[in-house]
Amino acid sequence: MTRIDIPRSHPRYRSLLVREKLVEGFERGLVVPQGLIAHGRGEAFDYILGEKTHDFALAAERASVAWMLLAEKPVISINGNYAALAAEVIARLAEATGAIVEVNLFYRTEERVRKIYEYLREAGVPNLLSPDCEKTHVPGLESARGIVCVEGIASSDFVLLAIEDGDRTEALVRWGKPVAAIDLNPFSRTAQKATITIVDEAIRATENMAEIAGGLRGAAKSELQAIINSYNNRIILQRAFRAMLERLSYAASRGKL
Ligand code: PTJ
Repeated sequence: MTRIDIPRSHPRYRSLLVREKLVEGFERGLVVPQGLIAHGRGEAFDYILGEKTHDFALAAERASVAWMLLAEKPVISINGNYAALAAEVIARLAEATGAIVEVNLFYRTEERVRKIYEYLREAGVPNLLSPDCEKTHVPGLESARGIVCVEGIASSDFVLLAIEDGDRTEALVRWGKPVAAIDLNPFSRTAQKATITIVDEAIRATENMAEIAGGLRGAAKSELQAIINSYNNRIILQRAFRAMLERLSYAASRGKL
């Protein structure tokens, strides 16, 4: 694979570094080729959003953290892209919320589950479920992509996932799991079906959530519940679409951003 030294002065420095992380993840066998394509789609939406966290995303991140802190068994579900991009930050979020971390793949092979597990372990991710956990199936997802741990997602009362296929989010919600989904594309089925939709880039969103968790950790249950009660995902999605529309209409009227 071709590698170049990316100069810090490059206007797309951060974006190129993130791509390098993903390509490295691909070469290590963590990320599937389809994951590289999925990343490109995410980048396009992030471009429209101005590559920053908007207030609607922060509200969704705050509600997700409040829910994770209130839940008895919150689980962070990790796929190849999320692990390759954000392992160190996932470690901080799991530490701050006490969430269980489970590797759960769309293109599942046992070999890749083990590789991602080892990668997360080396990054210091706590509360990590073993690939040898007792398994069951998400109802309605009977192929290998529906396999989950009995001690993890199957018995969880809140699931945080990122960069995920819509089918699985829908199946988890149908199963009665509240799901927070990090997805830059508000049109996607994941974004539309999730209980909480975080329209933000996965690394930024996870960093924000780890920080929010540090601040909310000592909060009273009533305060956490109030954050959740006042959250309305339909309005958050409307605000995400509106932000995109505003950026596009500004660009359309001026020919530049
Ligand atoms: O590792 P596996 O086997 O579980 O497979 C992972 C992929 C990503 C291949 C699989 O889940 C998949 O095919 O996902 P989709 O259906 O392409 O959906 C991914 C969604 O995540 C799209 O809506 C993208 O816009 C969005 N996305 C991509 N990169 C990011 C992102 N959202 C937030 N942050 C990103 N970095």
